[in-house]
Amino acid sequence: MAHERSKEEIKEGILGKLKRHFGKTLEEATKDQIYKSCALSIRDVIVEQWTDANKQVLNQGLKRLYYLSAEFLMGRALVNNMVNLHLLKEYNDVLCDMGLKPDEIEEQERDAGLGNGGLGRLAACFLDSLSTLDLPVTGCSIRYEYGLFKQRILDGEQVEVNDNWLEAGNVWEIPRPEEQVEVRFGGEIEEIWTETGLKIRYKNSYSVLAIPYDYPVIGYMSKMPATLRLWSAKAKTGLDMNYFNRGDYAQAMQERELAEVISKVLYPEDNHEQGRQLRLKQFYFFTSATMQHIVRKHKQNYGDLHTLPNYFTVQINDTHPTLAIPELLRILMDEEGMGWDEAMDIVGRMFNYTNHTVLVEGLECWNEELFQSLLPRICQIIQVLNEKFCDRLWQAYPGQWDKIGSMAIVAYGEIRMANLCIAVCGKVNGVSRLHGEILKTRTFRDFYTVFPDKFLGITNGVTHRRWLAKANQPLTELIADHIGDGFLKDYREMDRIGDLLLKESFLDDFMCVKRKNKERLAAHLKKTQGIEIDPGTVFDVHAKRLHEYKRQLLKALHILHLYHLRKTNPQVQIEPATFLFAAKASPGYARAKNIIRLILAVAKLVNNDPDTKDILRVVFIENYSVSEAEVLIPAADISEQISTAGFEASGTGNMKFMMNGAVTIGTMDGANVEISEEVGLDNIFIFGASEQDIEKMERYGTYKPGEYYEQNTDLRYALNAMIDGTLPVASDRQFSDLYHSLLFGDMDRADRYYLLYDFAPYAQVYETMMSVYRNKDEWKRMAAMNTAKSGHFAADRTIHEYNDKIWHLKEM
Ligand code: 26W
Repeated sequence: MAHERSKEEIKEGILGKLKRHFGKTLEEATKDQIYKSCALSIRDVIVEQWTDANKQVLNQGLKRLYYLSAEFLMGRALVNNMVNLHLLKEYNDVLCDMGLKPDEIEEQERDAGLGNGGLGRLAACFLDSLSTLDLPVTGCSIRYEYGLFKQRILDGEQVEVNDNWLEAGNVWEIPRPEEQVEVRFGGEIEEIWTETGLKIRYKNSYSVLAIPYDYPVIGYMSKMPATLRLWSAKAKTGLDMNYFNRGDYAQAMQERELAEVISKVLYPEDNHEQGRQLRLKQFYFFTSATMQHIVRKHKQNYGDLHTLPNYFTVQINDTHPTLAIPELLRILMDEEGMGWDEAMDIVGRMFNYTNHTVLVEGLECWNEELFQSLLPRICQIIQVLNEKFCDRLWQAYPGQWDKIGSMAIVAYGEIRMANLCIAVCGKVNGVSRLHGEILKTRTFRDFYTVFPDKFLGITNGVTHRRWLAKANQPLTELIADHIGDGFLKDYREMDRIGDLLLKESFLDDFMCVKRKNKERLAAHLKKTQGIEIDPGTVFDVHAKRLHEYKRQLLKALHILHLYHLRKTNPQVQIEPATFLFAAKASPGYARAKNIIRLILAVAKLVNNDPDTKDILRVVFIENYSVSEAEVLIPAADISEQISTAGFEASGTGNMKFMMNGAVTIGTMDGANVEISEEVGLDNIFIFGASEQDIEKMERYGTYKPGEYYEQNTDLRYALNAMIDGTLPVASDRQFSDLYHSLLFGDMDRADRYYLLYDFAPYAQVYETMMSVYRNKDEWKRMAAMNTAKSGHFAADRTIHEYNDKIWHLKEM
């Protein structure tokens, strides 16, 4: 819906908020107060619609999606909301008329960094698309007081600083204390048979209050704003006056802290599970609160719980929210008096599960004892689920104990969340075509044999409102000048960009926009990190979480190779390049942190050597986050998507880069496979081992990285440079761990991620790519082709698929 608002109205809106909310005039107000006044004036528009839309959903009896996710990586909201309300230009004009700089106002807002990486950002993109398509959704998660840590680079390494993002208040959220619920932990269970059946009583358990905070999230020209509901933990009793009266203040405070620590901080772990008790508490906390809320709401509106599946469908975003399943069983049986079969019939029709990782480290398992002591009743329910599931498996695999043991929900003292999800959920999906296939043929092969209809792949997508219209306004305007802005609502219209590729003038304008974005990034880096980069060089970007399988290390080795090439042959032609890295490492992942040290050491080496400093520049961008990505991605010429084939479930950065006209150099992994199909093999640079190649080497144990070291002198140089004193670091031993992991390995596994195998093909394809880059006519067509073919990776397409195959929601 368009929001016709005159500039006068907008101005009055802002000034009115300043006056009534802060008691300030424009002249007296701080930038923060001006930001908040803008935000509040925008919020008014959204909230009004939101309230109406939610009433209509109830009146029309529409089904609502509950998207459960431990992470929502929302970033900033202000400008995105202006874009989606079609009010960006008006607000910018008004702010300029008031003598303000719109950028400075935008920068007052703190990123909502409630996520680690791809999984959390996908959840955020989905809310935008669901709302844009007018489908009713509530996203549920935890209101972490501290989001993902802020990263600083100090003395050549990553330093973590906590992200107290709520410090200055949050204007978007609306607390709903009247909808609080209680979540119970610990204690012992007593089963009591009464006239009305079995009653469960708890001894010595304790509970914590869950207070919901709601955020309206509005999509593009939408009638149906989404709700993001974040639960915050609060001690039940406030301060226990008994302790106070006895003068035991410390004890009183301590109990409070213990309850409230649950929603204190987001775990900074990505694709690596550590099985900590507090994490389990967090997951039960928000899933229990959400299920209680759903049941309460349904009873209020419709009374009969048997119709629950007609009004709610629940998507489990990776296994973190799995406990929603046994929790709903518990509520229906223990609190609503249903029998097992009756409850199971309802629950069995409500849940679906998305898997986001094939790494074994990423598949969640909980120690049974820990689980039992923290959630005794949920543990009991899971045991029953397990027994029934094993019976079912026995029919499919009679006598095959090993197989049943590996598929069971509970076995060998562990509770396996993925297996629970597969047992109960209607659909289980992967996040790209390749990943969907890998789930069927490898990760969950035995399950697929028994339940072939459960499994599917739905390729991820990203919202082109944030990643194009918000992040890259010049490109959006250029496209809109030619095909109108209908593509922002209907992604299929992006195909029409294809017709423009025949127009030289369009291609030239396209490259002018790219140049502008490179200049914007250069200015940004100068301001934030004091680093100078040259927009005249090719911008080659590797930006994502730091993980060995994503192979930042391969890129670093390649830069060492280019360095060596130039040092030994000053005549050699190397395209002047700026290599930009951006990545956070989990603080507990020592090797990842060391890879950052290596990148910084390589930067120091090549940026300061007079022989290379004018043609090779290596930059590490601090604190990669949604807001940094919005500046970085539109400036990229080259998108590095070089994970070991078979390891990256999908990738979504790859999609954001192509959408913004960067050309991909990558492996046939995740969604890269589909990107290559969309743009055609002439418009992407693919290299390296395929997933089948890797699978074969894994199966037969034939990979011998040492042989590549022996045979390839370039590779040998790059590897040796890590340990022979070439790098400017205090200790020669600094990188011996990395060196050893590649050549000799941890235990018997050397080079688990096949860097040495893929090194030569990478270097070769990189050279080919640079020769194409030098041909400006060829390159501009290739770059624009990538934007033209990115419609398939719009999150709206993804949501259509989920809705057709899984949710079956009706638009409002
Ligand atoms: C600590 C345990 C843990 C395990 C897995 C934390 C977080 C995860 C996530 C599932 C990791 C993740 O973000 N996966 C990414 O999901 C994206 C969205 O589907 C994909 O595009 C990425 O390929 C995948 O790595």
